[in-house]
Amino acid sequence: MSDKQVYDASRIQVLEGLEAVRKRPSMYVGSTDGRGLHHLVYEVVDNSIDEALAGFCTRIEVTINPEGSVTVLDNGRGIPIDPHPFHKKSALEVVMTVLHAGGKFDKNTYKVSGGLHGVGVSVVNALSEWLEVEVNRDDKKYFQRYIRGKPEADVQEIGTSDIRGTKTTFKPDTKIFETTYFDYDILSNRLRELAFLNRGLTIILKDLRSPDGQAETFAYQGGIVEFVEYLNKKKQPLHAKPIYFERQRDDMVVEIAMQYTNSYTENVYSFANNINTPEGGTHIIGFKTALTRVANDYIKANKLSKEDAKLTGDDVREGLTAIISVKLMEPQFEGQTKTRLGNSDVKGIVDSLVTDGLAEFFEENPKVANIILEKALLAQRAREAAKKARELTRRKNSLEVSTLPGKLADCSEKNPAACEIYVVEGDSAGGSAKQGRDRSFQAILPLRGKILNVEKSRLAKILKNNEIVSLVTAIGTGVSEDFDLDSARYHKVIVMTDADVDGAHIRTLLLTLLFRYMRPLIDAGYVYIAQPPLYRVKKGKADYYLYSDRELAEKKTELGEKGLTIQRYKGLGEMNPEQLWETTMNPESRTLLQVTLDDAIRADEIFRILMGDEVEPRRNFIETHAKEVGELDI
Ligand code: 0RA
Repeated sequence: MSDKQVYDASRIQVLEGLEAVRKRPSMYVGSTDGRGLHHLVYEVVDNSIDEALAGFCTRIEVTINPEGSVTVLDNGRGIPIDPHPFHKKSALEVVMTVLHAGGKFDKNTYKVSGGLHGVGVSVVNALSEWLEVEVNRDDKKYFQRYIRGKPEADVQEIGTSDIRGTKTTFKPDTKIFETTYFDYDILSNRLRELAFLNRGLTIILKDLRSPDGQAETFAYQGGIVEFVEYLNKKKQPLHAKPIYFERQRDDMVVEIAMQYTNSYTENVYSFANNINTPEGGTHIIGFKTALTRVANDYIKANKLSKEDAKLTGDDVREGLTAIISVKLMEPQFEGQTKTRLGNSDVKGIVDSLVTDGLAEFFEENPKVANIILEKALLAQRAREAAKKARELTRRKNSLEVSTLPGKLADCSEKNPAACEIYVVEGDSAGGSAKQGRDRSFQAILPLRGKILNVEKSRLAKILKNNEIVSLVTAIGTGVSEDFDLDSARYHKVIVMTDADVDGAHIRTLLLTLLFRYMRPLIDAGYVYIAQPPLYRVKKGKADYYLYSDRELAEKKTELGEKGLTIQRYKGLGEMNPEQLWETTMNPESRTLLQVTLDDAIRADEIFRILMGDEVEPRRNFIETHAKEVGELDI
C-alpha cells in the first residue's frame, strides 16, 4: 500500500468508528440522559488525571461556559502533535478521532480505565456538536476544531506559547443527549472526590453561566485522610486523626485511611484507579478480612472479652469511615455494573498492609485501641439482641399473613409485582387514602406521628419502634442481613406525606430507614415518593390541580388572573378521597418520583444534610435524587 492508501484507509476506519459511537452512544457513555452527559466531562478530565498520575500535571481547571460548553484545561505536557507513524497525521488528531487511541502512548502510568471510563476522548468528540482543542507544547500553540468528531482542518500551529498543557472545549450534541444541561453539584462532587483521591492535585470548577460566577477549588495535601475527615465532619470521631497506611508493591499503590466515630453506621468506600467500586472486590475483601482478624487477635491477646464469641466484620465496622484506594496498571472490573475489582493479587497486598499497619497502630495507641474495640464488643451484644427482635418482623412464608400489622389495609391482589403500598402520614390522610384507593392492588399503611430517627439508634432499639415494625412487617422483606428482596409483598413502596416541613421530615425519616436497612429495595427501584398537588385552581366550572409554584405561575398566565380561586393544600387531609385518588393515587393521572441513590457517598452526605433543621436542602434532595417516572409508571 502506498502512503496515500494507508492514509485513506485509516480515514475511513476513523469515520466508521465515530459513526458507530453516534449510532449507539449508550454503548460508549452508558446512557444519553444526564448521567451520560456528565460522563463526557469525566472522560476529558480523566485524561488530565492520567497526566497527573504520570507526574506531569498539577492543576486541572473545569469551566462551564455560558453557552453550555465545557472547557477542561490542564498544565500537563500537552498531547503530542507530531505525525503518527501509522495514521500519517498528527498524534493529536489521532487521539481525538480514533477510538481508544488515547492510552496508546504511555504504558507506564496508572491509566484510569474500566467501567465506563477510559473510552477515550474521541468518544466525547464524536458526541459533541463541536470540539476545540488547544495544545501548548515546545513553546508553540497548536489548534484543531471538529464538528461532530470530524476535523474541520489539519492541526494548525497558531502562535507561540510560554506555557504547557492541553485545553479542550466541547459542546455536547443536542441531537444525541436528552439533556445538555450540566449540573454544578454533580460535577463539583466528582471533582472534589478526584482531588481527595489524588493528593496534591488542584482541581478548579467554575460556572460562568451564573451571574455570581460560582467557583470552587479542590486541593488536598492530605489526600484520602482529608476525605475521611470530610465524611466525618458532622460526626464525633473516637480518635483525633484518621489512621493512614500506604504501600507500594511492584506496579501497585494501596492507600487506606480510616477513622471510627460514635455513630452506628458503616461508611467504607473503595476505589480502583479513582473509580468508585460499590460492588467491592479484592481490595475490599482484603481490608475487611484483615480488620476483623486484627481486632479479634487484639481482644484475645489483651483479654478484653470474657466471652468466646468472635466479633463479626459488621461488629468491627460499626461507626467506621474508611477509604480504600488502589491504583494499578491493569485493573479488571467485573460485576453487573463493572464496579467490582477482580485482580486477585490485590487481596493479599491489602490484607498484609492492614494487618501490619493496624496491629502497629493498636500497639502504639492502646487507649484508642480499647475505645474502638469496646465499641465493637458493644455492637456484638447489640447484634445478638437485634437478631431476636428481627426474627419477629420477618415474614416466614407467604401464608403467614396473620402477623401483618392491624393498621394495614392490604390489597386483594397477591402478585407482588402488581401490588403497591402507600405509606401515609397520619390517620386522617390514611382514612382518605383507604377510601380513595383501588383496593385490588393498592394497600394503605397509615403511620402515626414521627418514626424513630434510625440515624441515631442501633437496630435493636429501632426494632422496638411500633411504626417501624408495622412498616417492615407489611413490606415483608425483613431488614439488614436478613433482608430478602424476593419476599417483598409490593414492588412499589410509595411514601405519601404532606407537602410541608413535617411531611418532609417524616419522608426523610422513612427514606433513611429504607436506605440504611432495606437498601436493596431502593436499588431495585421499588421506592417512590407520591406527589400530591400543591394548589387547586378554579375558574368557572374548570378545575386544575397544580404540583409546583412554576405550574401555578404558568396556569395563572394561561387563564388570566381574573376570577380565579386558588386553594393551597397544606396537607393530604384537606383532600377528599376522590380528589386524593384522582391527583395522587390513580396510575393514569398521578406522578410518582422514583427514588434512586446511585452514589452512596453523596447519599450518605445528603442524609446528614436532611437530618438537619433546614428546609431548603430537603427540597433540593427531592429534585436531585428522585427521578420522574411519569409515563414509565403502569
Ligand atoms: C501521551 C504522551 C504525552 C502527553 C499526553 C499523552 C497527554 C495527554 C493528555 C490528555 C489531556 N491532557 C493531556 N496531557 C498529556 C507526552 C509525551 C511527551 O511529551 O514525551
